[in-house]
Amino acid sequence: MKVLFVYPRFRRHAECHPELLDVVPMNEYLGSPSLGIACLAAMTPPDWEVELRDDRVVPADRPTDADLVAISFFTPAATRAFELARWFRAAGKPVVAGGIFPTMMPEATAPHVDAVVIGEGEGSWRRILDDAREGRLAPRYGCDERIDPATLPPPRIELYLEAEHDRFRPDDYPVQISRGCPLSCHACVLPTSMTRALRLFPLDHVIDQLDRLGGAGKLACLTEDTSWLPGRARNHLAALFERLVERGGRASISYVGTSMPMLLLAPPALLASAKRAGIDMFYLVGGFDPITMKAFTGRDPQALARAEEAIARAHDAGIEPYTSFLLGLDDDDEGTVDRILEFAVRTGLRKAEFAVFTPYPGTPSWHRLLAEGRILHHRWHEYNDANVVFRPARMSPEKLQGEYLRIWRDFYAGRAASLASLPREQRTIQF
Ligand code: B12
Ligand code: SF4
Repeated sequence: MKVLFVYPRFRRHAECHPELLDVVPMNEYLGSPSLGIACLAAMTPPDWEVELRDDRVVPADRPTDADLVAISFFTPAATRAFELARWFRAAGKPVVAGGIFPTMMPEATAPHVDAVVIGEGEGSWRRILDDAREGRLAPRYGCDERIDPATLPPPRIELYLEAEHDRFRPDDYPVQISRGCPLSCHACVLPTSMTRALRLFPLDHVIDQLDRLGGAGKLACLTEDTSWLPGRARNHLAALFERLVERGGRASISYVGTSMPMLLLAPPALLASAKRAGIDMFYLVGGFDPITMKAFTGRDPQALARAEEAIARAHDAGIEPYTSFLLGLDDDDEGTVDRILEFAVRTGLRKAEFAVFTPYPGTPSWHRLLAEGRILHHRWHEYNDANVVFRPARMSPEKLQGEYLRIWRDFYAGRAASLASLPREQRTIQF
């Protein structure tokens, strides 16, 4: 038996707005696929052959001898995923769909596929393969048990490494430290897609993946801001940093994800330990938390001061803050972009990315904007943080779109020289 995993293409910022390539110093185009496929491949019994098609590199709609096609996608890839599902079904292949979009929008996914999988796939994958073997896929699968990360095999990241290619050679691949989140930030899918139960991967599991990536000449990105939640998660992160320090402080890590509130809550000793462990960059997610939601509205000087303090903390620790700004939140107005640009100069930011706020299906914001009649359309390929898909509160959709283009240009105009002193992988703007 054979399963064909398909990762559908989606449009990155630069594809939607190629004119930005003239000003943004971007040296990497395609990032890693999400870890979902590698996680399921690791759970696939040996009597199933596994193949991966990354549709971003070579179009996936080609004949296959697979017995089952498994498509993994998040919202920006949903339009293409449905196209591919129709193509494979027309070729007589059963199609199962999983990932963030099918989890959040099973009703919208179901008409295009044979089976929709909700939530963490490890809980139902073996059952799906057994049912596919017997030709009796159920229309829907869910994960009844809570997945314990300690029981999971390491993701089969080799599948991605083997697929590398001149057009697909990411500097880094994600490594998960935890799953689930007990909070419920307005724009985030994770508490639903991965449940609200925060669960930690054993340190040996994390270190094994760092070593495997390091051995292949790759960096790891530790993407989860949840790792910084005070208590169990943060103690775990501290223990990971200490293990890395003991091993010589040369962790092959491109960046560690966090947010301004988490950075402010972190004890200085933890930041110092991150630096000693070999961490040189934070990826600071913005627009989900109370500080960055208010700091650039011109009406909350306290939030602005906290934001400045957060950047100073990263700089004091000697860790570059790669900051992500979300534009178009309800309190943002036509002055927001100028305030962010001034903030960037004042705080000495060298590297930032800008995203249009996007109400992803199933998030608290999606439900609110839907109820307020402010969702403009369901063209999922435009739900990629580079297009305005909702009606902003304090400006027109056209104005917001223009401000998004302007901030990318104005931020990077004149910054190329200062970025040039960073190592190649740190100069990368993934957009
Ligand atoms: C690495 C990453 C990327 C990578 C890879 C893309 C991808 N497909 O995820 C890159 C860098 C390309 C990327 C880009 C973007 N990303 Co991103 N990214 C992530 C990140 C940090 C990790 C993904 C991951 O590996 N997760 C771990 C795996 C194990 O989880 P999983 O994919 O959900 O898989 C599990 C289940 O879903 C299920 N499953 C998955 N597939 C399948 C298939 C089958 C058949 C089955 C049975 C089950 C199944 O089982 C898996 C194991 O349990 C997540 C946050 C997160 N922690 O998930 C955000 C996240 C996926 N990204 C997000 C967004 C918004 C983006 C951008 C639009 C952001 C931006 N600022 O531009 C861009 C995309 C387009 C663009 N404009 O450039 C959102 C998605 C929101 C949504 N509703 O879709 C997330 C959730 C972040 C967030 N909190 O909002 N991202
Ligand atoms: S943004 Fe981070 S802290 Fe907020 S709900 Fe999502 S994962 Fe949790």
